[in-house]
Amino acid sequence: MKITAITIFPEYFAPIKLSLIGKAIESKLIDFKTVDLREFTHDNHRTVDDTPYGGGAGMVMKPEPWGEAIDAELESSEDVLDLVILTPSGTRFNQAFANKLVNSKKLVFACGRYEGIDARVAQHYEKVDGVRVHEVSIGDYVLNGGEVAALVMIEAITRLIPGVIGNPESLLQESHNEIGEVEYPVYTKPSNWRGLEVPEVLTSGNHGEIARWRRQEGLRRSELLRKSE
Ligand code: 6GU
Repeated sequence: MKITAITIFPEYFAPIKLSLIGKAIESKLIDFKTVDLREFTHDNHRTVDDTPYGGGAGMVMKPEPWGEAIDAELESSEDVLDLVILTPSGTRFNQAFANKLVNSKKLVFACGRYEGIDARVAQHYEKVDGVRVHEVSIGDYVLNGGEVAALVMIEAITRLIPGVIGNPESLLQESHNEIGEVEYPVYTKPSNWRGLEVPEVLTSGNHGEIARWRRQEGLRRSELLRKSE
């Protein structure tokens, strides 16, 4: 999978080389790069923003640098491109969406800052062959920019690529899996910690009982979660 993050802060993506994603990049399962949006400006100040038409607070990201940066990604690739435009007003990112995007050959994250990217950028690429546009938010709160949201999405998506995670079974059992249930609580040694005992069933050796208990606890947690939403 090829992944590009277009941003005015490429340094935000430094942590990507850590841990499992870093290993996946080393082993060429993932090809990750950042693109500095300012490389696609043509004035001395390398301007990427301007005041909003219609007035109001804040600045809006100019469409031209985005157009040039995204076109360069299109031209350098024969694959269909999934263009993810990060915005708090986008569709909420979730596990189902991660499961869908893991099938992408090429993902381009457009990390907006300020009050967002000129709306014509999304509008334009909706009409371009070989591009699928997704306007995405990671939750109901406002961040300073799309970079952290892109990191969240990249982690959620790339860990689903076969070979990225050591034990693929852990993908099936974990929270928000296909059946939409949340995981059961987990315990390890010592069996008594600060007066708190591990549930007896887990030390019983009865695998049928253990599986039943875990399903039940998982369901209980999902119900509690739904109630708190
Ligand atoms: Cl994708 N961007 C920004 N700026 N804020 C957000 C977000 C994205 N998702 C949730 N909040």
